[in-house]
This record gives sequence, structure tokens and C-alpha cells, in this order.
Amino acid sequence: MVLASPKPIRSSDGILSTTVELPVVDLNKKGDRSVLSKLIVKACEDFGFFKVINHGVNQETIARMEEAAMGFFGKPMSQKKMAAPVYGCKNIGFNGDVGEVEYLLLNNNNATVNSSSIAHHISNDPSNFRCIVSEYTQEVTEVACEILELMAEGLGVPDTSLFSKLIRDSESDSLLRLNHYPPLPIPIPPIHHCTNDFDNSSNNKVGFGEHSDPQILTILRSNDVAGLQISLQDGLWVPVIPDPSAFFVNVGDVLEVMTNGRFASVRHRAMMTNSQKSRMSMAYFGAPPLTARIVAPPVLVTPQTPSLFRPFTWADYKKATYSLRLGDTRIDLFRNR
Ligand code: GA4
Repeated sequence: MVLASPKPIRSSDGILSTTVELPVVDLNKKGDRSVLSKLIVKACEDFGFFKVINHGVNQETIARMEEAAMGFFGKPMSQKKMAAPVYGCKNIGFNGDVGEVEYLLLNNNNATVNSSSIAHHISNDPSNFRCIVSEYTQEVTEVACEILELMAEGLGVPDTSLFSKLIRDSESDSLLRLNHYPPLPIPIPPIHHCTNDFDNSSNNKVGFGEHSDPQILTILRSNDVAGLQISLQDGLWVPVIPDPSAFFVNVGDVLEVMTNGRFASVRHRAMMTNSQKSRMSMAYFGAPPLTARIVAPPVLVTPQTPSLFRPFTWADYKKATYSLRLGDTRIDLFRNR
């Protein structure tokens, strides 16, 4: 794992960003599990984010999922809209958040895709689409579980399946989100302009605004178009260099609570950066069952590190999440005073 110190740079839109080498975890190097688990723990403590290479998910499974998603996003808008509420365009959540994104939001047990009325608006071959989604989610769930088990080991949690069993549960509330960001429109310079007086606003469009993910763990894969940025503790934004052969993993709010704050859920956003090609990302959000109690294990709650959060269920957390705006820090509602 390579970590370099941040080098702040000011981009044309005036936003301070930084280049930082983010942690890379090679899942093939399982020879020494304790080294690997410690690397993962360090990455989660320092960044709440890391890149995973040699993850073992079949590239064909990924390619089929990407192709099926692109097939859908390539349909005329009038057809895509018929897949609402699984399909959404620009509107994020229910409280007025918007972004330059269109998406499909599928739940784990495929209830929505199984409802034939919606499924046939997503694909001309709904049963094939269902198969592709289920194959992709199953394989990615395995990666998520493996990482969660390594995390538990690295943290010294006696039950190493404490986190993973929540997302393996048949009642898990996990989601798959397929995001499509169209190419950024090229800014048209005003006819009478002074030098350096271009309207830069469209160089700085937000695809999906700043937020943390509410769930346990997110496993993200995108095509080769840039856009993802993560926020460091000091508020600097770090652009993540795309790598279609890898997964990017981030800590969600529930894992922050279950590690009693040892790991921090990372704030991130998707910016529009490419005027030639659209960006496609596929995010798997590993979540507990609605009734699961979210609480840190005793080993992480000591007199020196007392419990930071009061116990709650995932249903309580989800309700709070949907009552707030995208960028709100909802975890604060559950802090012990
Ligand atoms: C962010 C992470 C996931 O994409 C998501 C999002 C959800 C939604 O789009 O419906 C939320 C957002 C996300 C957090 C705050 C609420 C809920 C939109 C929003 C404004 C599917 C999730 O679970 O939380």
C-alpha cells in the first residue's frame, strides 16, 4: 500500500483539490492474512476508502452488467421514464437534491426488477436482465464479505463474520445503483469576452453531490471516465483516477457506528469532467436487514473508547436518511451526548 502526502493544487474552477496516492489493496495476496487485514484497517482509518485489485470478480460478469446498463440508458427518455421509480433522472432522494445523473436503483432481492410491469421497461429481455443483475450482485457481495471479514480480523473482533453476516442475510437491504453521467457540454465562450473571462460554471457541474453512504460498505466500479472525488478530513477533494479493472471500496455510516468511530464514512461526490464520453458507475451498497440492531462489538467499546453512538436499527437509520438532504451528516442524530 502506498500513501503519499497530499499536494494541494488549485484547479481552474478555483476549488482546492489535491493529488494523493490512495491505498491499494491486492486481494490476491492472501498469503499473510494479518498483513492484508492490517492494511485494510489502516486504509479505513486514514481515508475510509481504498482501491481493490485482483478482486476475483469475473470480468465478463462486469462487462455484461455494464452492457445491460448502457443498453437501458441508451433508450429514448420516454421509454426510460416508464421504469420509474426504479429509474430516476436528475432528482436524488425526495428532498430536492439534484445532479446531472440518471440512474437505476435496484434492491437486493430484486423485488422491483421481478415486478414484470417495471422489468419490461428496463429490458426487452427481463429474465436475462435479472440474471445479469443477480450474477453481478452475488459476485460483488462475496468481495464485500471477504473485505468485511478481513476488517473484523484486523480490528480484533472475535466473531470475524460480525459485519459480513449482515449483508449475507437473506433479508439484507443491500442495493445496486447504476449511474449514468452524460458527457459534459462544452462551454460556449461569450462572443464579447475579456481574456480569462469565460464562464467556467459548466466546467464544474455536479453529477452527484457530496455525501456519505448510509450503509455498511460500498463497492464501486466505473468505466474509464473520471469524476469520483473523495473528501479528506481537512476538506480537500481528491480526484480518484478511474480504473475499470478495479473496485473502489468505501466505508459507510453503519460501519463507522459498528467500529465505534475507528473507521469514518468517507464523503464523496461525482463531478462532470469529460466532454467526450459518458461515465457509467455501478455501486453496490451492502446493507443490513431492516430489523438489525446497529451497535459496536464490546472489543471496540472500552473505558478509554466509550460508545459514541446509541443503539438503533437499520430501519431507524434509513428513515432518518430519507428525511434529510443528500449532504447532511445524518450519523450525528445518533451520537451519544
Ligand atoms: C446515497 C447513497 C445511495 O446512492 C443511496 C442514496 C439515496 C437515494 O438516492 O435514494 C439518498 C442518499 C443515498 C442519502 C440521503 C438521501 C437518500 C438520496 C437522499 C437525498 C441509494 C442511499 O442509500 O443513500
